[in-house]
Amino acid sequence: RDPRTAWWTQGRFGMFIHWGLYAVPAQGEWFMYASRTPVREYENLAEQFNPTEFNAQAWVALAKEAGMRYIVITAKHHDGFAMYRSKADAFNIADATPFGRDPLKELAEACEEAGVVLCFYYSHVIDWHHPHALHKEHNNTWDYKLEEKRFQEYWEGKAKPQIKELLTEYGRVGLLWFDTAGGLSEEDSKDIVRHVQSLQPDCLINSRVSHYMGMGDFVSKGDNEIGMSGEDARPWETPMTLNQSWGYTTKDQVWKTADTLIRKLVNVIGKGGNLLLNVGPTPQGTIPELSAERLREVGEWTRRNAEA
Ligand code: JFZ
Repeated sequence: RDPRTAWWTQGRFGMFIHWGLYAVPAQGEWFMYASRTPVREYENLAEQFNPTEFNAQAWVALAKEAGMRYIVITAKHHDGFAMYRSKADAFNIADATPFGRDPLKELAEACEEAGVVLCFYYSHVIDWHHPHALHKEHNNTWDYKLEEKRFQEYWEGKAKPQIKELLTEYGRVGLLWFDTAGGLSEEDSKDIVRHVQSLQPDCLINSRVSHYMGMGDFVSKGDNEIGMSGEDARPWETPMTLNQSWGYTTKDQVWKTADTLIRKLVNVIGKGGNLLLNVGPTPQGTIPELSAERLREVGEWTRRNAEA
């Protein structure tokens, strides 16, 4: 087994954070697509995004209290909005909002201090903001025409430069969590893996980087899907929600109980997998209390049962 994955398999439990401009309308991270909101209108949401209650240390402290050893945060989700200061694209939290700060920089510092491994989610194929991003199914067809797409302009002009920024300006990045690769060619899939490895050779890549078989250092199962030990040569994880959504939403209030979460954690870890448990922070920059209290209970259970 690849020694590069040791920290991750031994870490077992991580915090997934879906946080972006979509927190403002508060209907989940697919809001722009579901509502077919035009790019210009969606950009206006940035003026209202001012998460002044964001406190990187508090988030990292909560992760630690829950027993999590790493954090995977959405650096850019499908809406194309970068949650850090990006020179490659001005549609980002530092340049387009009154907030003006770089939360990923602050998280990188807080993680370093606390000994938590910081990792980034990056939507490398779906991007509803960029005119040339092209996915197999889920494109912004209300602003852009499919036949006018020149994918390489997006790939070389935004995706790869932003991945480079993430891997050169935030210290060690434990892993890059790619997603929804539908339509990405085998050549471009290999290109992105080489790109990451040339910048940070030890940075892990998940299997959702490509639909071509066997790519990536570990397997991300389907959402909330629990794998079985030994079914793949590679280590695997279950990405899981606390309610039924990833991004912040006021609509979904179907929450897993702390008791259920503890059983899921034990079940996944017992089968040899990792659990990546999600929170969806608010537009004010806080982790919803219903989420935080569940995570604290999970941590409490683990500590109570650590000495046997
Ligand atoms: C994707 C995203 O579209 C979604 O917004 C979220 O970020 C989630 C973690 O990942 O959605 C998926 C991708 C793959 C599966 C399910 C949802 N799958 O393989 O079951």
